[in-house]
Amino acid sequence: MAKEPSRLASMSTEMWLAAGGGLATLSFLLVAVLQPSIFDPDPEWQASDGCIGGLEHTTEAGVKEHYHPNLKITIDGEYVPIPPNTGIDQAGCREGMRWIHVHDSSETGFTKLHIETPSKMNVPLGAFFEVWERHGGNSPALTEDRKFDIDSNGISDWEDYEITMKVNGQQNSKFEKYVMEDSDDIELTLTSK
Ligand SMILES: [Ca+2]
Repeated sequence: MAKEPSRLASMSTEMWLAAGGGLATLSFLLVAVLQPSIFDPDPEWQASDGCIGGLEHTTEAGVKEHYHPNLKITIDGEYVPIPPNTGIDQAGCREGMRWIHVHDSSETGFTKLHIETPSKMNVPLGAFFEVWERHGGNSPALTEDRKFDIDSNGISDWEDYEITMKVNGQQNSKFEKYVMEDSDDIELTLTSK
């Protein structure tokens, strides 16, 4: 009795190609699900150094992007105020405004951040803290390896606090590297360990 040809041997070239394509798509989806961070935009930290209209390094190209995420921070239930005019007329940008700055600030809620850049940039949340640190005094900051130091004691807050972050009410795990978008409500909550 003649053996039946196996199913694999009888597959046409087209079928193999279709199977290969399907496999490639499946692999892509698997990577996207298991490791979504590889598709994230790279944070452009240099955004904290930009200056509009200052004496030192004015942005000649003009502002092309202008958008407004909102930020609220609490430490152990205490609201951390963001000073009005943060990033305006500061060291390194005298008589100008940082690409990330604040005009009015909220007493108890979300403070509007103004992001104004000469081109579309991936501005991370941490870049605002780099701007804020230059406000002087005990301003919140980042450590050298770009971890939150919001209580400005020189030690990463990750050592001393449980930190949670919500963006528009959804948990977010990008923290310092989160690339901000227009109208985001970003809520950082630090709780002493
Ligand atoms: Ca700290």
